[in-house]
Amino acid sequence: MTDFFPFTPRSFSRGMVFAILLIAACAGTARASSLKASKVQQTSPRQAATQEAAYASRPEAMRFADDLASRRDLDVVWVRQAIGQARMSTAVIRLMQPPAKTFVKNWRVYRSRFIDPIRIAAGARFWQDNQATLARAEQEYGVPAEIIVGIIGVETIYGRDTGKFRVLDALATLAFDFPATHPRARERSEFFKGELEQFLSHQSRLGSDPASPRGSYAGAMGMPQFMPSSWVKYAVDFDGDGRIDLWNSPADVIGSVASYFKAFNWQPGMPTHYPVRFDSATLDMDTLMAPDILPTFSVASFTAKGAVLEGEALRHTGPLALIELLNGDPANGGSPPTYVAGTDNFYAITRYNWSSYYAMAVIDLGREVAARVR
Ligand SMILES: [Ca+2]
Repeated sequence: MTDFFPFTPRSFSRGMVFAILLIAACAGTARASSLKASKVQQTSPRQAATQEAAYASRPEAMRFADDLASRRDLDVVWVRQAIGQARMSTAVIRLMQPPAKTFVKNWRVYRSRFIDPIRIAAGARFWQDNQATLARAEQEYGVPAEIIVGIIGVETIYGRDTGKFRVLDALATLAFDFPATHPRARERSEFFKGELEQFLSHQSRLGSDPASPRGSYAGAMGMPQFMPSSWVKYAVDFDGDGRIDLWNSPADVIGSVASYFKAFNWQPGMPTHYPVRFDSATLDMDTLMAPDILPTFSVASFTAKGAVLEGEALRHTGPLALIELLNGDPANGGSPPTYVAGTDNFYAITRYNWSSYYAMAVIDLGREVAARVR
């Protein structure tokens, strides 16, 4: 649920390109939003704007509340109050802006933000503390510990950084005030209306205060940064205490991440990717890159187009994709791209966050932690 380069819908977490921005933004918004009105001695213009922007005064938001209550058979007063107390967050809007057009992705830089000694050490501790649960998840869902540990590390450093935005504010802001400059603003705002609906329905069923949960600027929650719809569909009670707690129960988190991957077609025992090399003079790059990260080519067709595979890759039975990770602009101090042959399992990781850079960081972090633990 991490968002770095591309904008990722389903499982955002705070991403790293935004890390610095976010630290600044979190500090600002968390402080601003935690101030009780009665404690505010002097109201800054920004706070005043935030207070005025409460969605209770927005007819569109209240119409949405009425529709939602009727569709989901919820108490309309409760839903109106919930959405009515949501506040528009300018920090959320800023963080959701698409990256500048001149921005060239850089895998090496991206990787260095996730594969670092602190995250590896935290991952090794998490693995050791939860060894039996990870083994049980692998047995039950077929998803290896490495991948689960990689995901939770990249998302939140094993729960250290689960986000400081009120989920209610983030979702309402993105539902009703999605930045119009974004190329897919309408589609994205519909997506977040759906997430807001799932979130409120879920909170209502639990009898929980919708203003309490905190998460990423996109409304992703807990150690695995599940969006509300993912929580509803894929989260599981893996410690058997009768409730799902993705903030405090490592077992529920491990089981839920594994359950998510199983639902997205994870295939037990299949590698995520293989090394690939080629002679660019003879490679049919256009054809191989056309499906992007979607595995499409058999080994025979992949190699017939000039991609060279070796060893176990030649015995792979499923489709492959040529994955290209840019390392900046070679004409401007960058390096040539990194290439791998991605399998269906590589693609499955991108269903957690729609980015091949993200998937490769998860895989590499998992490997590094595994090497430390084993
Ligand atoms: Ca539980």
